[in-house]
Amino acid sequence: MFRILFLLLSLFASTAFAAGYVSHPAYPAFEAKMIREHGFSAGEVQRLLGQAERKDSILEAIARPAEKRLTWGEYRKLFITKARIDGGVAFWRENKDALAQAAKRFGVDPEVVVAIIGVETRYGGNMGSYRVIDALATLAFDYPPRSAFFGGELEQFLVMAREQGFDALQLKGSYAGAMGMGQFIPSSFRAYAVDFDGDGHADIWNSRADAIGSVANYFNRHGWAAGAHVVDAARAVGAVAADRMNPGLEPNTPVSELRALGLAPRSSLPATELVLPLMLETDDGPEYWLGRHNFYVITRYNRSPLYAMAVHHLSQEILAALRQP
Ligand SMILES: [Ca+2]
Repeated sequence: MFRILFLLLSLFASTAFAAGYVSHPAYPAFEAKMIREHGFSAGEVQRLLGQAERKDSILEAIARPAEKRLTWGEYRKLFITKARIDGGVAFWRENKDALAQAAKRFGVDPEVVVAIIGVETRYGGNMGSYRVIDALATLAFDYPPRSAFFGGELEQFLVMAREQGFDALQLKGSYAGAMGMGQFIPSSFRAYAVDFDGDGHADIWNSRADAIGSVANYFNRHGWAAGAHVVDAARAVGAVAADRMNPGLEPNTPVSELRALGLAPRSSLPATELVLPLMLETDDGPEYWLGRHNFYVITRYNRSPLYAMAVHHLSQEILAALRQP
């Protein structure tokens, strides 16, 4: 009698557990799309989403991205640290062949590749501990402001796992479903991840060569100009037009118009060159910078001027440390 009751209870428990996101009102449309557009079977989508779990900590994290809360002075202190500079020098020395090959093949300066991997994951030290399927399902089904975006990424994730022969229930990433050393979301993985060590898989979690090649390919495809400036320093030469500072992310302001905004470049630039005038707050008052084309390219990785500044400054600090005897 007790044995039968126990069996019934465990059957009920396993059925309830297996429901996962399959019982969500928006699930049937997702399943239909995976069948119609990607040739999945209903059973396969149910097997995967049935084991996806809602994580409330993800919903809390998505509501407060660091770039929205911090000044440049505060943001810089998080990323430009001795540990992260030293880590970049070590990562560079340990992976100098892959970095040199990636620089040659993709035309991307190695310091920006190293700095991206440093800012994103401390050189692979923190690649995220959520199951990607939990992160993307939670945001796709239970975060209405961005359900379309994350639903698309969940779709790309299941296709990507099938293409690569990865177990979609095992892969780990950030709370937003970003994966591996360079934190690629699934659509970026499918578009830009490469197998750079030639073992047949683009393994951006475990292969440093694959991660390096993939980040370099991303920058190549977004138009990185090797050796060109990322930002130039500027100074105030009058009352700075604060409302004209930080106008988006693209360099659209001719150098010839800067003086009218109260700025001048610290070194000479052609009058027709287009720049992005930046005013960034620090504890010691505002800093003024002029973003160039490569600054815009870094923002294709993460659409934040603070992020692009941090990547650029870290890259320069690593270069300087590397060149010390
Ligand atoms: Ca590989």
